[in-house]
Amino acid sequence: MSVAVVMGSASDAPVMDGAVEALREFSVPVEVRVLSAHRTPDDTMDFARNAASRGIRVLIAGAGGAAHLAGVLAAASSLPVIGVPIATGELRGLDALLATVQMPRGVPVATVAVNGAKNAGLLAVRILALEDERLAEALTRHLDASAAQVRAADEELQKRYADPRGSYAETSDGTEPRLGTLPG
Ligand code: C2R
Repeated sequence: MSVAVVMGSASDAPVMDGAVEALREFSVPVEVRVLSAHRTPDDTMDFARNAASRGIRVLIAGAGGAAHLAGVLAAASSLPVIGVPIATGELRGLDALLATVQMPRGVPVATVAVNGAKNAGLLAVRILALEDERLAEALTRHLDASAAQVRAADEELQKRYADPRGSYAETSDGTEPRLGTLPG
């Protein structure tokens, strides 16, 4: 049981690393590939057609510009495909977002935000957790930890603004303000 993180170019790796990291956080085996529907169409089709029989359960595809990679994977495989539009060039991801999300009826690609690779990884974990109790428990712990950090930030801000002169920039000991952040 593994997840493939596929990207149209090695130049997408700094963004797609977010998906790999999220999957590794949950100890999900990951296969990372550069495949392009435009530049290596035969390799892309072979990969998509054989992915399920090789034990891959979810495909994550990141591409920028005229981003057809996720759609082509979804056309040639019945596995769930999560598309990550990558921000590149003059249109800063709007082109990739529309190319990835506007799939024709019958060929779905679940599209995350522009550069939203981490969410793509987390969505793949949620899909796998449906059939994997260990993963489901780890996911619950992750969500609890995330909620605890938001509550800590809420408490801290409430205290800070309880003083009518209080502001975000203020700390009692003069150090930089540190508010709770989401994990990862
Ligand atoms: P280069 O940096 O290699 O020129 O690539 C890649 O995902 C990358 O964001 C520029 C951008 O072209 C994208 N690309 C696609 C596809 N293959 C490469 N959109 C595809 O198959 O859709």
